[in-house]
Amino acid sequence: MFRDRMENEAQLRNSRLILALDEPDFKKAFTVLKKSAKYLLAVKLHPEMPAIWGKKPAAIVAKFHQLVPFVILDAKLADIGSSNAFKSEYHFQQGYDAIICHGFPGKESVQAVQTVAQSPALAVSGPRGVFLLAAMTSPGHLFSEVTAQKLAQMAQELNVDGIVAPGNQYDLLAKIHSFAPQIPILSPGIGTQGGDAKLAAQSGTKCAIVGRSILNAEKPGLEARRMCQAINEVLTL
Ligand code: O7E
Repeated sequence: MFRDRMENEAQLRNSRLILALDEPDFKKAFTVLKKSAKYLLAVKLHPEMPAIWGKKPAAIVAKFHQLVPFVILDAKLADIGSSNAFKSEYHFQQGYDAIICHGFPGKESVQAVQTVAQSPALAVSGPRGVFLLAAMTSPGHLFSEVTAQKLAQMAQELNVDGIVAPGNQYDLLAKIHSFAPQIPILSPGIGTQGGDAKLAAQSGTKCAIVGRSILNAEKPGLEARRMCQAINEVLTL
């Protein structure tokens, strides 16, 4: 499974840090990536980033693979199964290792992405992953505790490769973890959105997704190292 591949790489690189490369200036984005790469497990991209940079998605993914093991697409797919299927097929063909999707359209919509991820044509270059979003970091989000619980249970039942859950809401995070204990949690919301890497890791986070605190740091490499060490301290206790 993709999540085993990710766990192996995390141990080899001693990093559970994912950089959210939300920087419209490609030169700056690539400089930050180069400076922080040795502390990273993966890069997370929004689908629009290659177009914003004036580049082709496949070329960007190949270029980033020279620096980090995984390039994750934050597509937040939220459609009916047949539409999720052709969208994810297109994205995986660009070389992305994993795709993030919503669970609220229902189980079949997530399964459609999993079916594509496991298709023999894509598996030639290694297993691809599917991450399910169980709640969000944004203030006033509508993921109630009950909804988050249902989404975590769906993630567990479908045996997805990971759950995305807020690293700035520790109680909700711990609840999501308790409903899907076998599924690794990836958490945004750490740093600029108020979350603390250590507290998130203590509540169940396995990987931190961090953008602005690294992108806007005076020394992005040092900030990436600090984040990487903070999460490792808890997970290797
Ligand atoms: O706050 P930052 O700068 O550290 O960036 C956080 C990134 O995580 C950013 O790309 C944003 O789009 C994403 N994100 C959240 O901030 N909150 C969420 O609830 C979910 C995500 C996200 O990454 O969703 C899919 C993983």
